[in-house]
Amino acid sequence: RHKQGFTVFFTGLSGSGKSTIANALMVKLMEMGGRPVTLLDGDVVRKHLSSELGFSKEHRDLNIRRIGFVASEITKNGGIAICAPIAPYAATRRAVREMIEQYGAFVEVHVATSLEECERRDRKGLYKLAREGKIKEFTGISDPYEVPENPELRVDTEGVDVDTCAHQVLLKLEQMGLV
Ligand code: GGZ
Repeated sequence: RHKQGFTVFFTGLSGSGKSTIANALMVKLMEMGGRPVTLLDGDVVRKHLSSELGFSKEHRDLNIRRIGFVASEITKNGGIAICAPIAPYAATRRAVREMIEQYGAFVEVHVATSLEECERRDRKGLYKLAREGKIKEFTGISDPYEVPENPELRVDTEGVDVDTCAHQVLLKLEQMGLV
């Protein structure tokens, strides 16, 4: 019997490592073969699906619901969707979970890199701009991030490499009987 489709939904601060872990996971899942794997990364979605949206609560929620809809279609058809937006609001994450669990499994992964560490890394220089007030409504600085209370998995990137984090996700998927 074919295994059910599922969605791996990464959530975490800007610069927490969501995209990097999501990419590493995608490679591992593709190597295993079987089902198609679709990555819905924050940047790519914002460019192709949500280009008119900003970062107000309303726009973030709309962005996340669009991602959730696409992921639910993929899940319905037996595929694997990997999403990697910030998704700062718990209620919106819950709505997406409910949308997807009609069709398959929803695996929420909190990339729990601390604000201090994300800001210390500041890979794109955005935290500096946010501190200077040059970017408004910046998650963690001038906008909220509601920490997930009951994610399927929490990964910590501080002192743990990307490949190990991706492996931890894969182990969770195995435990859940999804791969
Ligand atoms: C947060 C922002 C903002 C503000 C631009 N707040 O590190 P990045 O650059 O590549 O990831 C961030 C990305 C967040 O988009 P998402 O679609 O993931 O957000 S949400 O889930 O809340 O809809 C960051 C950049 O966009 N960025 N302005 N004000 N991140």
